[in-house]
Amino acid sequence: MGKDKILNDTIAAISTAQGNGGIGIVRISGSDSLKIAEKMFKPFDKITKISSLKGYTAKYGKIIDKGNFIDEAVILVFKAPNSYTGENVAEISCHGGLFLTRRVLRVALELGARLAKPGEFTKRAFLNGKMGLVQAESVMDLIYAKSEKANKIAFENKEGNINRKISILKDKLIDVASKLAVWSDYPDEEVFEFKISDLSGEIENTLKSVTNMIKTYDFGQIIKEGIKTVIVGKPNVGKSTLMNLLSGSQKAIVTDVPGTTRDAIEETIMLGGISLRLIDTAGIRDTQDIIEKIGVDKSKNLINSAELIFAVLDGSKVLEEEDKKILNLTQYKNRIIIINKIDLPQVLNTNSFLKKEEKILCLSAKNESSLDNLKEIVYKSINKFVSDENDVIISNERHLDCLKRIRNILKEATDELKNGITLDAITVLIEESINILNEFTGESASKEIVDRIFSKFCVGK
Ligand SMILES: Nc1nc2c(ncn2[C@@H]2O[C@H](COP(=O)(O)OP(=O)(O)OP(=O)(O)O)[C@@H](O)[C@H]2O)c(=O)[nH]1
Ligand SMILES: [Mg+2]
Repeated sequence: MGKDKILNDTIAAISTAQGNGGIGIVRISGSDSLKIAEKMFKPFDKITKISSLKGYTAKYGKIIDKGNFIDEAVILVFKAPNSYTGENVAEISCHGGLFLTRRVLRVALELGARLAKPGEFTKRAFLNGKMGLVQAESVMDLIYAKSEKANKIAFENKEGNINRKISILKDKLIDVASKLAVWSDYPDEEVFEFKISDLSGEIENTLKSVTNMIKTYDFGQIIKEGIKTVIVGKPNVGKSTLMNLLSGSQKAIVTDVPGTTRDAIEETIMLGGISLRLIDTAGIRDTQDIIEKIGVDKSKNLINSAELIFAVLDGSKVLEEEDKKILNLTQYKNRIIIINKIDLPQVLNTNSFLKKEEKILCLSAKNESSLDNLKEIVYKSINKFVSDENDVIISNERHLDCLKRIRNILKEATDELKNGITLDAITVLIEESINILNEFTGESASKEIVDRIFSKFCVGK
């Protein structure tokens, strides 16, 4: 898709969150943006013409709607190409009321701007060559980042982390393609310093890099969405008490009646820079109560999809069938065994039922002083999610899809090389994977792909 395409119409949108806030920003971008701003914004110094201001200049003044003064505001002017979109941009910072920002936007629209579509400012930044497609997507991840780690990955990708990696892959494949081209142009001459085995070695190395990137996706998703952590156990062991302790709230109802929690309750907490989606569940037991039964089934399903499990046992009770069932259900999962209620006389014996290397923590969920130990053991078991060993982390489905397609093609190429297929056929496969890399970075992404990416953005970005 041509990056040098200049879009001429002028767009406007509220770029701050919709709601009441101290400041609201209406952004206008395009060739008429400064003319429109000049009509609606009058600097208090009465001499400045907005359209003749230099870039990066701010002016204090008032906003006018059909002759009526509606707010005091500050305007910030950016001149093409030195703006986010690469076009002339005016950002009007007014007071942040919902009604007011909408009214300021309406004035801009009445003066000739068009309401921006979702992601249209960033799309223009991409089309005007201000940023690559992957960077634009990372802007979105940055906005939606829920934790320090997610923020870090999004920022590094925005700074070009993925692009650098992709361009290394592309260079390698171009190198392979050019050797193949020489080979097919001068089939009889001794101009090659490489053998077929070198060629397949190079393709295999690239395939390995692609596969490694694909492997980071699950990790990337976990970081993006938070670690799904499910608290399970039979009724009354103290799951909800534990949930409340960790989240520092009283969201889950706690009573001494077994079967108190009927439905899963979710709360997000932060631990060591990443987010944990904590889910308290209905205590698992055989029950005739229809509502409770639905909750119990839900708990079992949640175990399957959990990335981390707290299996809670009651230290003041002997191990019962229900406990054993839960330990069985969770045995192959990443789990921490929590023996709760250690403030009471202890009768539980799990020796014969747990593996030696099992992570076990004895605590009293009623007692706040348990929190530090709990956090420490949780942090240790999520440590693998936090590790920095991968230089690039994929967390976007489109990127995953491109990489998988390339992996399949390169696999085919290595297999076919072994089977003695013609080098022309290999050339086609290598070129195909280079094309997908170009689609990945946006150098040759179709209009449909670009439109689809930006339609997922929020309005105003
Ligand atoms: N002594 C003592 N009691 C506790 C402790 N933790 C929880 N309890 C009590 O155990 C009872 C059950 O606690 P909940 O947190 O509701 O247990 P639950 O596992 O969520 O139970 P269900 O929702 O019924 O499955 C309540 O009376 C709690 O106050 C603890 O560490 N020590
Ligand atoms: Mg409960």
